[in-house]
Amino acid sequence: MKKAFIAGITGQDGSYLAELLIALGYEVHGLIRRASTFNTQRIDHLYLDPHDQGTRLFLHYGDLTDGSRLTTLLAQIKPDEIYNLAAQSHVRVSFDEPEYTGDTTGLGTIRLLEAIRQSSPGAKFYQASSSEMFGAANPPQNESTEFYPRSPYGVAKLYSHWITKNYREAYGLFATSGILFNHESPRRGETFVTRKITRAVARIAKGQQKELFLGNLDARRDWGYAPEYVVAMWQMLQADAPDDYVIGTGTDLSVKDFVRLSFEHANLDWEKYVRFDERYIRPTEVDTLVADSSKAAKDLNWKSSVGPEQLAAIMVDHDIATLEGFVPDKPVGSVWSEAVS
Ligand code: NAP
Ligand code: G4F
Repeated sequence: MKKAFIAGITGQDGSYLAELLIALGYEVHGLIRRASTFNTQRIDHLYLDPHDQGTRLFLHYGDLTDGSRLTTLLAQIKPDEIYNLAAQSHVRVSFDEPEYTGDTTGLGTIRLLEAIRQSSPGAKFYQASSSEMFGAANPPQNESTEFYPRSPYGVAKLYSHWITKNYREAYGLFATSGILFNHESPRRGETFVTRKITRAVARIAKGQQKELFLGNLDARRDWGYAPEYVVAMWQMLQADAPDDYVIGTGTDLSVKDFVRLSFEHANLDWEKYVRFDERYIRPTEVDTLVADSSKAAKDLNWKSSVGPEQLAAIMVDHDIATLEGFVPDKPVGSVWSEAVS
């Protein structure tokens, strides 16, 4: 049985990746941060008591700011695959907390790579790089596009991206970077724009909210469906050699387009509800991100199947259902179902 270690298992991607790897027969070990309240909602449905003979999910306290803990854990677990999905992942927040973002999203990666070098040099490593690293570079962006990050988050991710490449070349580690474009789902954090919109649509439809305050509606993003993106992460570690891959749908939409699709799905006219609030404007904005994923299509046979209209519908339907009583989300999409079947 293969063993995987996931830093960031409690996040959107970590939860889907854990689900995928368990379905593929892995034993999964996740790094979780100690908090005064439970922060495992996204993986609770996967968790069994560790005394249960059948359990294949194990959680360990730790933090990317604590390198010695990472070294100890990897020496104990001896994973075959290590996924670094942990980060302060919010771009707007990175302007408020630039130093902390650099410490976790940037230096956190070197702590994990050093732990691997010392404790698990044979393990395969996946780094969650981001299209934010392209920032102001002209779209479409691919593996050869020059980076031009526009936020402390983007700069920290670029450090992690280059240090991953450096450890691949300097020490021969199987260290791969997935440069993923925006991907969303019913498990998306509530302050990212798509989820903020779909939750508001659900609440407005149910008469629980009157207005939705947003910032820049003109920014364009390549929004895909998160369960399909974790399949790409796993595929990258099954390749013969470590490399960098761009992952996205190749289609871009403005924030306004996503607003319209989401409101229309609930038969609402968005212009009656959406208001502007300058607090959501960023000191420097990324105008347009569009992926050219032809390398991943060729080398990994990866291609997204869920388009923006279906994505908005999945998220709005889930957020409406949640207001009507708890409904666990089941990943859909052909990329996901092919991988788990
Ligand atoms: P997310 O939902 O914000 O999850 C982030 C995860 O990192 C959470 O499990 C969080 O734990 C953990 N974390 C944060 N700081 C940590 C620390 N100091 N030590 C240990 N764990 C820490 O992010 P996501 O959307 O799943 O994205 C996964 C990764 O891909 C992130 O690195 C993100 O930057 C990157 N990425 C995301 C996208 C996207 O569109 N989603 C695109 C490109 C790249 P808590 O639950 O305790 O907060
Ligand atoms: O949803 P967002 O906050 O995502 P952003 O900044 O593109 O970052 C996400 O994708 C990256 C990949 O490209 C990841 F690396 C990163 O971790 C994260 O997952 O904002 C999207 C766009 C921005 O242009 C923002 O200015 O929406 C615009 N926006 C307009 N009003 C808003 C709002 N964003 C947020 N969060 N909240 C608003 O009210």
